[in-house]
Amino acid sequence: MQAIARPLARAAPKQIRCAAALSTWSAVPAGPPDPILGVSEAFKADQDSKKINLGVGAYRDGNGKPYVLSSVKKAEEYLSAANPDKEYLPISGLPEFTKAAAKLAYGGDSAPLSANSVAVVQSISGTGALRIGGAFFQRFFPHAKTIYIPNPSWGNHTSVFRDSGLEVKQYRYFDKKTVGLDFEGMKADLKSMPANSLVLLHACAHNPTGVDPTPEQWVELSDIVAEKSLFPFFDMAYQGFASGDFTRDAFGVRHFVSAGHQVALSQSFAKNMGLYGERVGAFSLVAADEEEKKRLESQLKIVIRPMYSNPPLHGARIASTILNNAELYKEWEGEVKGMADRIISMRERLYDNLVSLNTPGQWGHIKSQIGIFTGLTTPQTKVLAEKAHIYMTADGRISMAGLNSHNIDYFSESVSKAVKGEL
Ligand code: IK2
Repeated sequence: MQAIARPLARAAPKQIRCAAALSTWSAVPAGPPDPILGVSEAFKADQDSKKINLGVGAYRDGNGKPYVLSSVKKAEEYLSAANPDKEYLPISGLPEFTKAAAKLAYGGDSAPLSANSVAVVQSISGTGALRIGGAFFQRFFPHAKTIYIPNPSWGNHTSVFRDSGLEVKQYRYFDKKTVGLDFEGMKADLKSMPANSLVLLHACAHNPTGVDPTPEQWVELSDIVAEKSLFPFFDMAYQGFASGDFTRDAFGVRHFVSAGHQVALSQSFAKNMGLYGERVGAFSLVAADEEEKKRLESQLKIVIRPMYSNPPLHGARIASTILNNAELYKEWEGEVKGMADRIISMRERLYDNLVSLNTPGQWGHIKSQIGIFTGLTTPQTKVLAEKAHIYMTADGRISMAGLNSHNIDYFSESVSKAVKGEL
């Protein structure tokens, strides 16, 4: 044994050097870090005790710690007591979950739900829902293979839809001057799109701007979408998380549906249930009737099967337990409101601080924007990271959920100094 082992061990370094030089992958270039998740890596590497991570949009509690909802913990206790099996889910997911998810989005009194004409499948969180939708549109949308997304939009939208085989174009959305919605620009762009275009709309808590249409504006948008026969694809990653009220946050989706639009919808339970890593979501399409819904579901399954076969079980069981149990649902509603309110209180405190520190600029948008994100009008992201150990995405987007009573004053002072050029 030894006689054979020794010569092999001596030969190994030469073989490895040779293999490396001839690697099949030698021409593969290093890719850039993800613009959002890359911020967390830079944050982790920083050893300063004052450091703050405002990059990734994940909720943190009042002490800056990840937060597991009490309703989620209770649902897990119920599940563990029931000791369920670990069999595969159907391709379209856990039926009790998908049914309840659709009800949460469309509302219990929704006409297409009553008519059993909503095709819905479980997805790998919101990203997976967008990806299923992208692939489905690429395959079956009878019109152009282009999707229009707002400018700006969540950074991953472009990649998800391009990888689904769609061309991605933008429509105007954000007005840098007013730090608000460029409603006139948005309407003009929708009106000038080719008829039957596919349009992505953020249902609430627009990422990254925190700027949403008002209910009156949603009504106008729905009229334009009808006039131009556009197809609305809603991305609802923050239902309840924006205002603390599920119904209010679903206004856009529900209004479009009641106006007769056949919407597509992506849902995520990452933020509102804090189920980030469990990857719980749903994709749905409003069909003309039950027969059409069945056809659509059969094709959605054919889209999903070669992608990942069937979705994960545990998170869907948690969500389903909460959504289908009146007591847990009530507790969850309260917890979502609590998270939304904490973010809103941080917005107020940040605004008050920046004004009382005589920070040059207009800061009213911090209070008027909604949801987890806000944009600094004068992004000083580099200097804030290098000098103050404060991390955010390069466009100046900050995740308000990373602020709390312990770090808000330090953050406000640092921003104020950065804007004044004193950092
Ligand atoms: N759509 C939008 C608009 C989102 O914001 C997200 C979540 N983004 O969160 C990370 C960040 O921007 O910091 C998603 C979809 C998809 O989220 P998930 O796949 O986690 O459900």
